Amino acid sequence: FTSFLSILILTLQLSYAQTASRTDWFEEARFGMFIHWGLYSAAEGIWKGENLRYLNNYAEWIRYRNRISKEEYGELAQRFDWQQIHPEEWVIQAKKAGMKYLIMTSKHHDGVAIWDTKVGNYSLPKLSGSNRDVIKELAEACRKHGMKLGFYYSHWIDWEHPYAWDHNIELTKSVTPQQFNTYWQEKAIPQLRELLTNYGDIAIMWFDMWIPYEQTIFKREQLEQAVQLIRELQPNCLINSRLGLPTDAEFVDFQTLGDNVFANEYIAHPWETPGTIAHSWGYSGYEKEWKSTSQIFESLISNVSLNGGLTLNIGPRANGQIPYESISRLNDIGQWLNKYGEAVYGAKGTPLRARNFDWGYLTSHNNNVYAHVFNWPLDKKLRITGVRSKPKAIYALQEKKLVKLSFEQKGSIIHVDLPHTATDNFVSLVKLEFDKI
Ligand code: JFZ
Repeated sequence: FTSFLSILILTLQLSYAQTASRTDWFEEARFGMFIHWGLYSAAEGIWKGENLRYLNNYAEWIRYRNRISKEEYGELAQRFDWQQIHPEEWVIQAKKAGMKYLIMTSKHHDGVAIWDTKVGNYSLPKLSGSNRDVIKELAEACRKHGMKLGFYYSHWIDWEHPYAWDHNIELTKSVTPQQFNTYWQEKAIPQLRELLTNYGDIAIMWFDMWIPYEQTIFKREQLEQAVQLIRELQPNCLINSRLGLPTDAEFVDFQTLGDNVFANEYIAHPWETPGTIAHSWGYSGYEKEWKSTSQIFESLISNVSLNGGLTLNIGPRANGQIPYESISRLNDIGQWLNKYGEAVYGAKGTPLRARNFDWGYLTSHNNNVYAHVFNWPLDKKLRITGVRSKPKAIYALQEKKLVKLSFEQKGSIIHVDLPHTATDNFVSLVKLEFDKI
């Protein structure tokens, strides 16, 4: 019996260790790039002079919003400028921004496969008549530059397939569970198989169903079939919670929060927020909601302070170009991370679990705690509450130099004497060294 027990414990430990190690890199990474690029990119958010503003107004939803026929929508493929499209540039931009992984839309809700699929004819190569497989080129560029690659795949909504789910299904058609299963077995599963077979190592499969599967047409077995396929073909590939299974299900490797939803409490398991720099995910020529660089810093750092990460989206144009507004923000963040990455990569929330100081956020890495100061205190005193241990030393990080600061600790409140001016234009860092936090 004892040996049975020890084998059981060993097995449990092994399986735990396995899941733990599969997500290690993801929890180190903290910052990745999302790319939304498809036929909708060519519409640029407008259709026959109409820029409809009801619903979510996402540019990538234009086919649905403007009730465009499959055929007419397919003609957008003619507007792609193949001479100018170089997926490697996206990878280089992600690196420059300090991002550690990249998630590409392989098939969005419009049902168009971006790669050269053998499942059906509704793919970018077939519709455009070009022999380019952007997914293949992107996979090669990611390998070349040491960038982890993930695929977004819209498994639930597919506006092209007669038997898949349509967001507006009650009004437009009715699909039986049997019909839905035909879509699942004849389109989704074979396409997933292609993506997991033909493009080398895939680090993440990012699904997009934001309500629990019980409220949808999906049967649990169908989702588990996708999980099995992934585990069989790519054992290290991570699966996000928008597959539709609960976050604590053994199949789900990390939780995806709502779009642009940032946590407000510490979350112990791996998680990320998908975020936009603008409003739309796909390219829109009518974008009016560019966020400031500071807002994006805050999205990233507040998430890391609560143990999570940020997958930040770009929506390149149909000629591959990334909007300048995105590039300039990505480069600012990349320059900062190049100097201060130790406070983000591999960093966690602090055991203090405090956040929302009036000056900014805390992260921790090994035995160091980092104060990310967004608002430089006017009295030049940084107050950190809730610290029971005694810091060995406290420094301001300036470029890559450490400038020693004096401080006083009264009970669990530390008062740090700051330099007279902020040490960085965006986020100034103060590093607290401990023997043990
Ligand atoms: C979905 C897509 O519809 C959208 O086009 C984009 O791809 C984005 C990443 O995901 O949009 C969502 C998903 C979830 C919520 C809202 C919009 N949500 O949880 O509120």
